[in-house]
Amino acid sequence: MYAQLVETGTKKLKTLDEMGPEERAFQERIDAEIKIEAKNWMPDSYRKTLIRQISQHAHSEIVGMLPEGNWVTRAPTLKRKLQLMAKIQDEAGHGLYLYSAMETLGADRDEEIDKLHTGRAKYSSIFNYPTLNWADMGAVGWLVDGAAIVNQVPLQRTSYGPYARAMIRVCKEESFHQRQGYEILLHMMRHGTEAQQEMVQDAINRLWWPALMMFGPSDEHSPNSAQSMAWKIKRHTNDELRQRFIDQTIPQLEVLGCTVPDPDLKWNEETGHYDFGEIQWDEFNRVIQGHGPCNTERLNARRNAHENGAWVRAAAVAHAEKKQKAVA
Ligand code: BYC
Repeated sequence: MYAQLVETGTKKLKTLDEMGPEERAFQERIDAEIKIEAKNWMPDSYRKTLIRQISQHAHSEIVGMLPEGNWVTRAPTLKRKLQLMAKIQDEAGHGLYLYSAMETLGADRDEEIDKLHTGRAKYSSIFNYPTLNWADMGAVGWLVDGAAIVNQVPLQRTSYGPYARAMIRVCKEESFHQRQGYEILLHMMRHGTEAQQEMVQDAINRLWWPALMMFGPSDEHSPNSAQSMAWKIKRHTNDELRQRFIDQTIPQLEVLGCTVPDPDLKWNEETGHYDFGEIQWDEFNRVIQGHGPCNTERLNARRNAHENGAWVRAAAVAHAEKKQKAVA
């Protein structure tokens, strides 16, 4: 796969012979599966790639709280409300681990958050879609967290130590989120009214394609994959993970008794995978360029939360400084 990406990737990758001594030692360390740690030498472009990916990932976690926050006050029971609040809190925690991992690379948290708030940083396309009914909370947990897990399990073995270690806890928690989402849907399908069952199908219809887009552009249009695979930041290509997600998810869909809005979805005996229809990449590109259904709403909510929380950050800093003085 790596050789194929070197051929199809947009940039030509250096061979070991073309590298200087420091870079060669770095690549050999990666090839030997030894983690890169914060204080080790690393090429500037490796550092930049990681800061880009980890900051985008952190932003996704905290923007990802917003579509769910929409349903806290309208959860159908106290139990569902508590579960949803716990999930949203977990996501805030994931953002914190990831921003901390990013800081070990020398990035400044305030600067990166400012890039998010001024529209200069990306975050996952999926969070620019609305959550219109209660079944969306189930479908987000099942499909969005489900896709996130498929993408993030291999990141537990990513070459940069602090990122890999942060992913271990994130994956455990995402697993719980995926199950609680699926349980919401299963409950609605088995015990709900006809209208509630229709809500489940409607949520799946709206979120299926956006969930597949979470894995990023197809391999031949993914400018970063070849180098990220060579550095073992990414362990699998976007298309490999997308296929893995579909193969895992369709049997679960069948247990629910629902369908996905893809007439071309079909089990392929020869490949041992599901074939699926064409993804609307125009839609994906529009969303990541800031023109999805909820991009403006999400960024406004983030900016307001940041401004309204300024006093909390100031108080926390003042408290930490006071404590430090008392110790000195
Ligand atoms: N949305 O060369 P490519 C979660 C961008 S789950 C927006 O393939 P790369 C959560 C990409 O950044 C979601 N942008 O890039 C779950 C690049 O742009 P730049 C977060 C996307 O980095 C539940 C360009 O397209 N997960 O947080 O090699 C509840 C070309 O793409 C998307 C992660 O972030 C997208 N879907 O591969 C709450 C996982 N896809 O930067 C929260 C870590 C691609 O060159 N990240 N782009 O301008 C990754 O694994 C990789 O960054 C990706 C993309 C597979 C996403």
